[in-house]
Amino acid sequence: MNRIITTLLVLLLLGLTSCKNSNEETPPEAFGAVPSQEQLAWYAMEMNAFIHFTINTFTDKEWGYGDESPELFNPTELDTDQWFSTLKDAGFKGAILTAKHHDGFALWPSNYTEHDIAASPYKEGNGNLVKEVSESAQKYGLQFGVYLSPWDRNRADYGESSYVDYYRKQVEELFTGYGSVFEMWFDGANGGDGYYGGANEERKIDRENYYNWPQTIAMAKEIQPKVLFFSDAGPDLRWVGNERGIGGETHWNTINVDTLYAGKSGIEDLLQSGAKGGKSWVPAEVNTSIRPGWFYHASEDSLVRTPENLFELYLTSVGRGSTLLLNIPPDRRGLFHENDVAALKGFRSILDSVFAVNLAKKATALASTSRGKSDTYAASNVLDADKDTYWATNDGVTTGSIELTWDSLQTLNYLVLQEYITLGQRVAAFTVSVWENDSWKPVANQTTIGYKRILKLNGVATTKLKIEITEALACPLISNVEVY
Ligand code: FUL
Repeated sequence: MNRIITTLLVLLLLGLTSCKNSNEETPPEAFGAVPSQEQLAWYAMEMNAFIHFTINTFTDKEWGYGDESPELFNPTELDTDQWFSTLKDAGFKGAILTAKHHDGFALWPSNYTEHDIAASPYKEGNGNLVKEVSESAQKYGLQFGVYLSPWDRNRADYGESSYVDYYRKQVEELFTGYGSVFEMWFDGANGGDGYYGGANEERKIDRENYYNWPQTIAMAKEIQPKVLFFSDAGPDLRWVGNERGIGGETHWNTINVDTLYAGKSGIEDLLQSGAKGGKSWVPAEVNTSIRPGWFYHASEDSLVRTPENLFELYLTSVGRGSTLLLNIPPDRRGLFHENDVAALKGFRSILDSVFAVNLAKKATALASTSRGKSDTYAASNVLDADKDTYWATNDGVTTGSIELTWDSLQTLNYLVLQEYITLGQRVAAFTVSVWENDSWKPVANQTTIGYKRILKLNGVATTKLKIEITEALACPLISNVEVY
């Protein structure tokens, strides 16, 4: 009899232990490619400014030919503090300056060319706009980034290897003289006609090999290891495939770099959506301008995006798990134009009013299933405002739902979802439903979530909202749910 009892006890103990194993209270393992610390910090910036300003501002052009006299560069009321106080008030966290655009004019006194700000009347040749911008950025608490056009229509040796050496020396100047650079932009527009030191001809380069990017990047990372490199295909950030400000509704942060390279045409859709389960983590950045052009043109003063349009832009960029890189081009005075400043102020007010009261805070969250049935991975984690806690399912469980319940009827306009991407991007399909007339009514049927997904709920009134993950590459991890 005793032996039977002992056997039963042993069996019970074994059962309990194996049950504990299958409960999987251990943290989920990373799935596939994961973001770097710098990339994670980049998402949290959400909005950065692009600042296109150079000789083109004074010639009314978008692309300078390269033969422009530096004498033309003469802003009379330039005030980078005006730029940065405007950006700070609007909520921007970083700014990328066109230190040199395709025309080759350098906005800092470069040791390697005469075609620069030192040859201009600005501050009688003693100006340095890169310095002014980096200092104002620091003063207003924004990060500083650099655009240095690889294509240079001024240089006589563009197309030869000596030009690539020159380009690298300029990168080195920018990376050593002006504090830390959070992002560097390598523009994909490359090769074509130009002045080229007086040759006035068409030049084509082998886009894949001419610049030897790996070498330039290695050199730059040696000086500043934390910088993120943007180009059509990364390595750290990729182009979103359009300049209209439209991130992919499906946005995989991952791509297969071997199927992509700078300048390859016909891959815009792939750049926008990324590759499900791709090998490298290279998020898409959404770059667009507040005006039709990248540079300031007085003729576009009436064509500045409205606050409402900027808010839509926020939804199609940040709301699709990307960051917004919004260009605001200073005018000939060297100031952000009044219309642009007003639009940014209006945009900020919309953001502040739309996202003022998070209704999810007064809801309770319940999950269909949670990892190890433990509190560590409970649905309540999505409401705790801590980005490092999340709801998770057991390994191998790739579907599941979270319900938010309120004790009174709520009017819902926006839903914000965030995946815990530190451990990889997982969700491939999900639906959102609201409780109406005693049944679930679907209000959204979507694919990816990623860092952040914002969906319009159009003022639906309900007491319950359900987010159902219907497909994931590994057990889903949801870190945050907000409702407005
Ligand atoms: C493009 C350039 O050709 C435009 O002038 C602008 O700088 C934009 C951001 O990138 O490729």
